[in-house]
Amino acid sequence: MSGIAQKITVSSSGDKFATMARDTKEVSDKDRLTTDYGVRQGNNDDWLKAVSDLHTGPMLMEDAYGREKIMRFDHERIPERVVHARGSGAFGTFRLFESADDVTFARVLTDTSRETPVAVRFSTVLGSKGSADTVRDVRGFAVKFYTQEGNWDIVGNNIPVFFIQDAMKFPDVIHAGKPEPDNEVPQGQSAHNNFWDFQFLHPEATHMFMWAMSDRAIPRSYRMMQGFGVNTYTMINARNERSFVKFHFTPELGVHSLVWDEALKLAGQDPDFHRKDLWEAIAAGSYPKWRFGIQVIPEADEHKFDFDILDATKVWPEELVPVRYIGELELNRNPDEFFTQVEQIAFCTNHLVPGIGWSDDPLLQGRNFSYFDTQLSRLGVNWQELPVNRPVCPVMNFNRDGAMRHVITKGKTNYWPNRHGAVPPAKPDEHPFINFPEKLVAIKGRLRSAKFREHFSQAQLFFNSMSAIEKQHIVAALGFELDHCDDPVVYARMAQRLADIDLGLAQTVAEMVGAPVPDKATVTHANHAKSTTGLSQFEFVPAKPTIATRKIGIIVADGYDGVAVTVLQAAATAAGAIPLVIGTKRSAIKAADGTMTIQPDHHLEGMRSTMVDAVFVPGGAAAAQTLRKNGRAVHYVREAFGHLKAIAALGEGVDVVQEAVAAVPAVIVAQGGEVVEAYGVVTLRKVEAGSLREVVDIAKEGKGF
Ligand code: HDD
Repeated sequence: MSGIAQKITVSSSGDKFATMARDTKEVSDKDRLTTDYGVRQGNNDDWLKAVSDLHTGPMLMEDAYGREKIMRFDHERIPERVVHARGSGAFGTFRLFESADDVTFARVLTDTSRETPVAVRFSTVLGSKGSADTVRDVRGFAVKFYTQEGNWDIVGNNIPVFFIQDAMKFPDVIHAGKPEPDNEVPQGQSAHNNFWDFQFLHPEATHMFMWAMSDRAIPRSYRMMQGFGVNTYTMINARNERSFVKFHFTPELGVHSLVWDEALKLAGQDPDFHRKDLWEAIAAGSYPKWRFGIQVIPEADEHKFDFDILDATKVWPEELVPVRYIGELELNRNPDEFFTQVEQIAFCTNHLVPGIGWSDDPLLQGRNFSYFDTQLSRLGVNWQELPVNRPVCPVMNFNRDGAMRHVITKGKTNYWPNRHGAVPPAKPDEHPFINFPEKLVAIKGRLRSAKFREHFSQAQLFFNSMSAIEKQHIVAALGFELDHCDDPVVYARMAQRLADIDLGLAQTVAEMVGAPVPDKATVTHANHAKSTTGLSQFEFVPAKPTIATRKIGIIVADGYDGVAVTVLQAAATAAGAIPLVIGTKRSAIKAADGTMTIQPDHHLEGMRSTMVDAVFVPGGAAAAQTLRKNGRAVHYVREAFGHLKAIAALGEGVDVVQEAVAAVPAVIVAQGGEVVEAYGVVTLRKVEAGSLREVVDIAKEGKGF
């Protein structure tokens, strides 16, 4: 064996999908029930017991099969994640369009011929595993790239900044946000005294809480939110030049949010709203995609900004550092099993591949410790051997044993180096990971540098960069949250803090929540009135609007216009939307012509307006008559209007819409064969072939979405 007396072989495959296949079981008719040790069993209903005609029991402890089944069940749960417990995930592909070899030698970002498999997990932060999807919260956006040089994890959020600058504060910010310790209330909410007490006591949180009060914290879908690496990373190129980088994922479908009333209702009506949305889109072949971008600052420019580029409470304004889009992330495969592929997936911020490095960002450095550590209590020391966490490239080292070790490594020696000389370290031309030889001149101390002490400038920049409606939503969100704080110290101090962002904002919110109203004399940080690009989500509306994957509720009752429904269903489906017929009942409903019937997908009580993106009310005199008198139907349209959804009505269906939104009669100006569109409501009183086409075209263009 060419001088090496011992050959070390590891029973793990180099190919991800082959590896997964080996670990994946298909349940089939050919199988027979067995114990975990493989012995066939003939009865899976009855515990072994002493039975007579008169008497059933006692049960016998000797039933090894029964005991195994119950004991396995008793131990099914593992600790939920201490944060980000609620989440869902999917698999996909990362493709690179443009090489970034000017900034990195990482092959995943330089080899445009590669497709890198990825796993992604989206999550909320505060709620426990069974909490609702649509709560107001930051969303996690964690991506694992299974590269040929090892796993690369970007453990990011849908908001580009964070509450704190130093990992030392993480337990405090999380304790303050999680349910309060005496009564474990509230679940998955930031609207309570402790959360806001913390925000006031930490001026560094000001920028982040503004993002958390914006529409970003109530996304319409995981597919419609941005992802950010948040922390500052580094990259090294082949010339050994170092740059600082931030990572961005921007969704192809645009950035869209729910409105708060909708989010509140969905939390009860459909707590799995986001989880199902992601699953259904992937199952239907509508694969969500994000453009992947980097912001790059050369090492020489590190100190050229009026903020510290290593401070996670700051963005790099895009007008100063544009985002360079170089790749695409696509999710195209749902998990086969939630527990093994989503619950057991485990990320680590220091999982970086050669050519990418961390920076001195003190939040990131603390994270680099915390993630491995948390997996020890969640999954055990061999967590990286679990199928979903295992790299696709060979793994070889002398870390051994520990609970639940799976890999069997042959050989006589388990230390390094050893007399057999096996497993040499990678040579420089074999692309080892590089710890950049950074030169430091510093004082050891529990300190922060000067620029880390400025906290309000970017909070103002964010607020100033919002559109009028986004500002209104922030005011309403703060009003809601502080109304749920019953300690006057908390809401009074927060109202004053808001004056450090914008006096008008502070005064409006203070008045709403009954706090002393700040005046000009009390302002210590006047709003600088500057704004920037890349912060308002209106900037991420796709160039070509689409209704693909959007749900359209078609409201029908006996006597509906069958032709119009058929035409709209066909047009919606052709545009990739999902038409759902919603009847007064789910039993068959008759069309106006008396021959056609339709079997609704849902009835009005079941599939509420919150669960669709648009509403269509077809004509038909009898149907309109019924619907106008049906409180649930009228509420359906009114609620959809209130939630700013696209609504279309034809013929007598216009009367139903008018009944529902009488408060804004000007919206519904129904005329002859002319299509009228206002506030996302499209009406057509007299249906003619040409004008119906126009309604369909409006729907296809996605107006109102
Ligand atoms: Fe964290 C989970 C994102 C700061 C400690 N974090 C976790 C997840 C995401 C983030 C998306 C869920 C991963 C998954 O789906 O399994 N965390 C962030 C971001 C941060 C951040 C964007 C700020 C830039 N986190 C942060 C700090 C610490 C942690 C400062 C500790 C010092 N985070 C954890 C953790 C978790 C975690 C306790 C819980 C479960 C896990 O790691 O795997 O270690």
